[in-house]
Amino acid sequence: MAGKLITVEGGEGAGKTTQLAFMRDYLERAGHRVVLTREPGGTALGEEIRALLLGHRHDGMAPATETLLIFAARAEHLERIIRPALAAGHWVLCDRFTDATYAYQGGGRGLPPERIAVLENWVQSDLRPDLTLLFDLPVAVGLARAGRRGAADRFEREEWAFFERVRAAYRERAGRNPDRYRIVAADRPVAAVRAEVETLLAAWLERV
Ligand code: T5A
Repeated sequence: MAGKLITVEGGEGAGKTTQLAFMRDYLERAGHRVVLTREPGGTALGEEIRALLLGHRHDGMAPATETLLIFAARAEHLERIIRPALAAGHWVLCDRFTDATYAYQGGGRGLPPERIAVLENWVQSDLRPDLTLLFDLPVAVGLARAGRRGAADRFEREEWAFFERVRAAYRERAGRNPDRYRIVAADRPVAAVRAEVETLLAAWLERV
């Protein structure tokens, strides 16, 4: 039986990584084999591309270059990790996926979504996430959390308006895809967010 692809999205410092660990435990307790992974990255080559994208050696990278690198990492990730895991019946929990490209490169950088869609269709064929949790919170709260964690990466150094556009793009996509998306109010203590995530997962598991 094919597995499921669950993706987790949100702006900087939304708490995705924190909650993904709880989600993995929850799904394993429900009897599923879970593969936890992330984008950009998830493979040896993908992690090298991630370092290029997040580091500061190429600060002026063109939006098209950035997008193509992200999809190069994604192609590798799909080929080596995601598709084999799904084929084996495992559930894949992915920290960011193509919705992040629509939000950051589309909303944030202003790349036309039709161009992203071309790459999405090419690299993924008909593969889309089965469920996407969007951790939504005010930009100020997320950036303050991310800032407490250490030095800013190349994205975290963007101007404020960039992150507002990213948030708006995510919310707009979630509004257009209510079957796939669940929006989680992430501006609350870890335990409250976790409780909501578990409630959402429980309800979703009853349907699949
Ligand atoms: N990117 C990615 C694109 O531009 N396009 C794409 O297609 C893709 C896939 C890297 C960057 O790549 C860009 C977007 C990103 O800028 P990333 O590593 O996922 O992606 O980067 P971040 O989202 O910046 O990762 P963060 O670690 O900042 O955010 P998380 O994972 O959402 O948050 P988390 O759990 O690490 O928490 C951050 C801090 O907040 C605390 C944690 O302890 C931690 O210190 N925290 C909370 N504090 C208070 N209340 C809560 N509820 C908290 N939850 C966590």
